[in-house]
Amino acid sequence: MTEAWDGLLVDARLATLAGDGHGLIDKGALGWRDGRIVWVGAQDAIPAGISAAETLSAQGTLVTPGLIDCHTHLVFGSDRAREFEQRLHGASYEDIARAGGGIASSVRATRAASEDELLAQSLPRARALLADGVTTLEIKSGYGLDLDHELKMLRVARRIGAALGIDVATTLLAAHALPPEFAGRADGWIDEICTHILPAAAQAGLADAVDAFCEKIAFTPAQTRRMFERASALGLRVKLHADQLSDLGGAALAAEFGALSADHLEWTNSDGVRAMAAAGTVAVLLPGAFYALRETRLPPIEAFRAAGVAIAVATDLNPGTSPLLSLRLAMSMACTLFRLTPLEAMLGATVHAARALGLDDRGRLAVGQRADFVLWNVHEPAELCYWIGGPLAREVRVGGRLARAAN
Ligand code: DI6
Ligand code: FE
Repeated sequence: MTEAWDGLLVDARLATLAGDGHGLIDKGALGWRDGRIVWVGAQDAIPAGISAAETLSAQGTLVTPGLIDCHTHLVFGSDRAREFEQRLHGASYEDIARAGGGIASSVRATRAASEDELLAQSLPRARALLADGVTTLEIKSGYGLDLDHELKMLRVARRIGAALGIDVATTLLAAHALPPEFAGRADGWIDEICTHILPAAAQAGLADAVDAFCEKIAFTPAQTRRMFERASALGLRVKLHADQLSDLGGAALAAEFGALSADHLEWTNSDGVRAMAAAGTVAVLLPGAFYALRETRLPPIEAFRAAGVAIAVATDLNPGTSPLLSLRLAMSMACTLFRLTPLEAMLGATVHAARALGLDDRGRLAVGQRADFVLWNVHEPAELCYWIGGPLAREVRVGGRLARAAN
């Protein structure tokens, strides 16, 4: 009897990430049908009687699961290159934010752009990530800061997924900064989010999760808690920008709500680490922001390892603190700046990043997982972190199909 697959990949050095380590299979093969992996193993063990509509050879090079960027703010209007220059002249990120620049300037540009303009400005950034191996992407709102513009951002995020044929997970980040209409009334803005924006986003199916910026220059733990209570009541999972610039106990707060992830974490204390371990909250490290802000305080990596907290790595792609268009470069920075091993960085951009989005159908090359994979122009997995920049991805497959990077 013949079994019909949609596709068969042969002559691959597969980094399956199944089991311990990279799960390498040399001269490996992988079969898929209906967008899912149906077989993985050594090429000489392919079952008899298989027919495949398409056969693809990796010519001996490395094949990994598609990368997953689990923290981006890639939908925004304009850019903030001027602020970059100001920071080079000595202004701090906080100085610029207090003077009405920073996130507020991106809010003005994002509001001013029509939905189509916002899509046109944002798509090239998503394409850059895709070209470097990203097959699943999270995108946050947070530059609209009123009902209409927050929903506009989330619609653009969904349209990016549709345009590129990739999965986009959307996160409502209305508690990113105070909109000008609510100057001096942070609690009023949290009320507005709880009463109108959260329910509307949930009802429209536009938010897969809810996030907040819990920081001295943004929202307090008490305000964050109030919003998380509302999100939880609506059945939405939460994530948190926690302990980036100071220790407000953000990691423990996120864990208390069973957060999918707590992100940044440079100032996280040992209570926070323990709480994250107990709650299964993923630690998302964002070395691009650390680099761009010239931070010096490292996240407590050794404590995360010791406590068994899963570590993910993401770009934090945003116009202010991390205009970083490559997840592979974030992996490289995670190794060099945070001393992750290349294997930890790889797991951080696949298996653990999937967990940070609440997804368990991707991140590994294993039967039943989505057939999202990348053919690289390298042989060793560590090379994905070792080479700094450069186009290494030869072919990106999403659900077995060639990704539509060009349109
Ligand atoms: N933390 C960050 O690093 C970004 N947002 C956040 O909450 C910065 C966003 C920006 O500066 O536009
Ligand atoms: Fe962020």
